[in-house]
Amino acid sequence: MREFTIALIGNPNVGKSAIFNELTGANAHVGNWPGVTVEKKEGKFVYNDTKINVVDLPGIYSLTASSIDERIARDYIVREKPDLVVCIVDSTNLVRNLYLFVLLKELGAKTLLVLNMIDLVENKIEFDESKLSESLKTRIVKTSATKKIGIDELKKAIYEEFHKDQGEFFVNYGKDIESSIKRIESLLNSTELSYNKRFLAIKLLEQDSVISEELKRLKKENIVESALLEVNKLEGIYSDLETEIIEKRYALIEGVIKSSTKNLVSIEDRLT
Ligand code: GDP
Ligand code: K
Repeated sequence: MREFTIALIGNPNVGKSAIFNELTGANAHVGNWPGVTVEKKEGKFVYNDTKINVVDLPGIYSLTASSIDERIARDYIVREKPDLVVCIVDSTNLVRNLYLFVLLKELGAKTLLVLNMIDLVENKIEFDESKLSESLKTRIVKTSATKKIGIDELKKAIYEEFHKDQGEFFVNYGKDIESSIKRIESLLNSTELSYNKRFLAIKLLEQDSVISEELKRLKKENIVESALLEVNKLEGIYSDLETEIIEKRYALIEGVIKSSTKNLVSIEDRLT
């Protein structure tokens, strides 16, 4: 039987456990991630002629070096290279939730976006699914894990997505930051780190300690130093480079949502 592996990821409380259970039934194995006491849950299901292993990643908001959960997720995706990363979002909180999705794309993951809790936005938000899918370069499935809606569609989409190519996705950080990214990327061409080069360059601009350490171990201090010079240069332009990078990601997300969703009720009504 053919075999693929998918990873489930999402912010806390998006319904990831509920989706995991719907996908895998009673087939869960619970252990720990190597070297830490963070729970690792694995399961599987069979679709047509294919066995699909499901790895549950910790519920997280970002992919920084400073959080153990975030590093577990990032390291797993980079080192184990799952065939597909299924990013589950809460449909009532898209802007916040899509931030992690954008980071996964920057990391170079092949993705499937699950709009969960769709029952809560019925008659409230209308999605232009093909536009959303086109802008985010991902297949999209709408689900309600608790109402068991969309689970078969999700299984089918996972199965079909293994064989598809997804287009290039990237956040445009503006002329100055993009020039710095290009320069750092060209230095990284000589390294054998398994990360996506653009992701590494961006993380170096964000002064990610794990990436700097890994480069130093590979005797590539020169790249870390060059990246620091780029940071200094950019900090002459932007008072807060880290915030600038984060805001560019949110600006992209807000633009995508604005052009591919419609609020069917006023904001006041949505909050009640
Ligand atoms: P996790 O933290 O991402 O694993 O989220 P859980 O699976 O524990 O779900 C968090 C809460 O959301 C629970 O109370 C679930 O019952 C609820 N929930 C999960 N999926 C849905 C859904 O599609 N619709 C609604 N209305 N609630 C959901
Ligand atoms: K939970």
